[in-house]
Amino acid sequence: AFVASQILEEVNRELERFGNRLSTQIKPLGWECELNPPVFRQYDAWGQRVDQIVTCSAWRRMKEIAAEEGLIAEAYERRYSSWSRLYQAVKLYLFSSCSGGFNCPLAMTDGAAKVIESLGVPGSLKNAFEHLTSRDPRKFWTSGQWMTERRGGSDVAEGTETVARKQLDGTYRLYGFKWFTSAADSDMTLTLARVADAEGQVKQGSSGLSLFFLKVRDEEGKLNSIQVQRLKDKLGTRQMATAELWLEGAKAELISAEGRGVASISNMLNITRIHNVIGAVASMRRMIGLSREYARRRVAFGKHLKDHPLHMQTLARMEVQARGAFLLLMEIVRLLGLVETNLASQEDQLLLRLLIPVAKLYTGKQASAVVTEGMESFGGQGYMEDTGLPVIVRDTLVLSIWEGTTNILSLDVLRSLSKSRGQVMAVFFATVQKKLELASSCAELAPAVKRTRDAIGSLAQFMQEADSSGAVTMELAARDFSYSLARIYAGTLLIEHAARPGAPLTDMAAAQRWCNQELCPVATESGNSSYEAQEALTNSALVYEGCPASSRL
Ligand code: UCC
Repeated sequence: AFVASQILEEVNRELERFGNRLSTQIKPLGWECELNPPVFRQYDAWGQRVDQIVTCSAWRRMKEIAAEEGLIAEAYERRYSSWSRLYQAVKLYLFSSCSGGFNCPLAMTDGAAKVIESLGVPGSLKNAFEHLTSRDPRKFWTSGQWMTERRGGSDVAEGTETVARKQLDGTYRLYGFKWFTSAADSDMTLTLARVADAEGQVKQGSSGLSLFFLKVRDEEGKLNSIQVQRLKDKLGTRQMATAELWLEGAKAELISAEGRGVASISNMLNITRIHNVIGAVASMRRMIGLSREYARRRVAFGKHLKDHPLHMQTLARMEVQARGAFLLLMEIVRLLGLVETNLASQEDQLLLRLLIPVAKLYTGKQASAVVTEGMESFGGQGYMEDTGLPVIVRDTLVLSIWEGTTNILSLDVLRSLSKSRGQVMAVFFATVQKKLELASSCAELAPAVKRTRDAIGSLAQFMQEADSSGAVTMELAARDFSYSLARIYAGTLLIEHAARPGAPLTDMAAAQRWCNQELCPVATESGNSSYEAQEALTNSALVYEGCPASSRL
């Protein structure tokens, strides 16, 4: 406890300094990034192909600041042992809304460092690891994550066409087309490809994919046999260059066992998904901060918005959502910190595997709902570009799409169940029961505890029925099931938080309100027979009724 309080003091001081830097220096730079999005320059004045992605000076300054602040380094130096991850996450959470989109390359940089660390930092990647985790702005590298190809962003196993041809020196040359490459100005990347055999044949499917490391440019700054086709014209995250890239023999190093590409890159995905949660919670917090400030200044119908009970009810609902999401984030990074410092039990590891997709899919949706509600709380002004509010909305809407859509992540939740042969659910139940047990002495929280226990009961019953009846199609239940896990777990965390000694009454109100919502939608929908095979047919009939077999959009 002594060490913990010392750490807390030191970290608090550091965060206060960082907070000042954010509001005075970093936030204006973030806005500059928004006003000066990257441009693509394909040819130089003499007609030579240069394929340059020109970023603004503020964007480049963000990269230096990220290094100076150790936004990646902190997690790998581990000077606060298991708490380093949580500390890093808090810094990123504060940075996110001011970062002008630079949180995206940082997510992938963190993911790349994680993959390399998981491989034991092999000699050939030591240099890259040092660059990714450097605090020196002159040394710091960012990484990309080139997964998406033309035939699909979700179905990586079937959609990846890039081929890797082995060279005499043991390196590979990659040939293919990457359709969405975020932060294409990065220094290096991790990417998937199929290794060609001596006859030039490749293996299809997931087991044909391997993971590669490559540097985007050589020492002289020349592209590594890569051509930029164009920059993407996106709804949001316009500060950040997303490109279509042709790999025309890009020199690369195989860094996974052959055929283990997806499993190896999943270390990166799990980190970028956590960053996605950070971004989601930060967006909600930013929008709520703006909405509540506006409510103190704007007068309508004879009084400030803050004095209109209905308006405050809306903002309070947003607040409860953000609080639940924040605790879910903190729980995940706490567990990640334990795993990374070998302090985690097997149960902790299973829980982390389950909670990452659950939190990513749930907070992505929450953030979209909260920020659009927040925009509305400004009335027509919220829709005006020069308020900056539409930027927040646009940049938030991507959170439920990239890094795995809601449905894809719901299927990943099922994957974590089947991979652990159901063990992960035993851990989930035991963990929430234990947390509720500890909180049950607090009388004010009794109704919330009861509702959560009832939900756990319904969830357990649903699982039993799904297992035994055969009538439930788990794929159809996947999304509601994941939502149920998110609501029950976040509710439990809010209860735990409100039960601590000296907790303010508002913490109890937040816990109670969270738990007043439907905590186990999967049980309700199962009761409606929504997951029976017949329902899939009805779904199609509803969607396509009256629609000719092929129609023009
Ligand atoms: O690149 C993108 C944008 C970059 C910008 C990032 C910035 C974020 C910043 C946020 C800041 C605000 S977006 C593209 C991202 N793409 C995806 O997320 C792909 C979505 N698709 C999936 O996740 C699919 O479920 C796949 C690709 C993982 C499915 O692949 P497979 O090969 O069909 O799946 P398998 O066969 O089930 O899994 C292969 C192996 C298995 O291991 P083994 O063989 O040992 O059983 C799985 O257990 O991979 C393992 N595996 C995992 N392990 C699969 N997923 C995971 C996981 N999540 N964790 C651990």
